[in-house]
Amino acid sequence: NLKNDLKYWKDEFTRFMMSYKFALDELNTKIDILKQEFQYMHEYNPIEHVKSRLKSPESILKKLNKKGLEISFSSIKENIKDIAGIRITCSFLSDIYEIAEMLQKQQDIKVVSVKDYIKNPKENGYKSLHLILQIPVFMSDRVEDVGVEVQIRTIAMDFWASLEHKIYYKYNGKVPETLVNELKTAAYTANSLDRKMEAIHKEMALIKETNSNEDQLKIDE
Ligand code: 0O2
Repeated sequence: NLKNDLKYWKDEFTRFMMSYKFALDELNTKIDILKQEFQYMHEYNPIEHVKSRLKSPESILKKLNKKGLEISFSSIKENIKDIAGIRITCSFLSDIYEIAEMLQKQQDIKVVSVKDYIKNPKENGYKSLHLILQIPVFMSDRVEDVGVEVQIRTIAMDFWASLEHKIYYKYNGKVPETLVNELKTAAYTANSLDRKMEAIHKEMALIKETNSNEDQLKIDE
């Protein structure tokens, strides 16, 4: 009967979503380990913040509908790659690639796809590095490879993306031309800031290295 059917689907859906939550938990732990190790090795923290989220059932259905796909677990699993999402915000441009590399190298992680919107920004100015990773989740009776979308960006890229996101939704996707152009200029400014900050960061590292070499020379003498 309908009541039993509903209970069955609710239980199945909860179980389905749980695997994504566990995958997020695992990846969050991995990122936290990298963050602590990086802090120890390089004496600075490359990760400003990490935010993770599970897509709501409403958003999943909306996306399926938008793509004209059938509603089934296999269709969701195959076509919606950002049910589990993690956003890592870094201090500097070079940190993005270093963190991405460290994650992609891990033996239990499978890289499904890489989209580099930093090297190839979107038409509107959007920049970010997107990775779709698959991670095995060990449950009581099975092991499941679960996909997680990881977005890695700088603070400036994140600042831009969150404003653009708000504007996009406010205008229901039909953003007025003037705002589109202003956003493009802002993306350009954000990019200049990222480059400037990266240059200062590199200069500081160089000064630090020179100082420590000079200190070593004094000790040797
Ligand atoms: P939300 O609200 O963040 O969840 P997909 O649409 O995921 O099936 P696609 O288009 O290849 O496939 O994905 P892509 O390009 O990798 O982008 C997916 C996510 O990146 C988006 O998720 C956004 O979070 C972010 N993103 C991509 N383009 C833009 C952009 O122009 N501006 C901003 N602010 N964010 C962007 P959702 O589900 O679209 O949105």
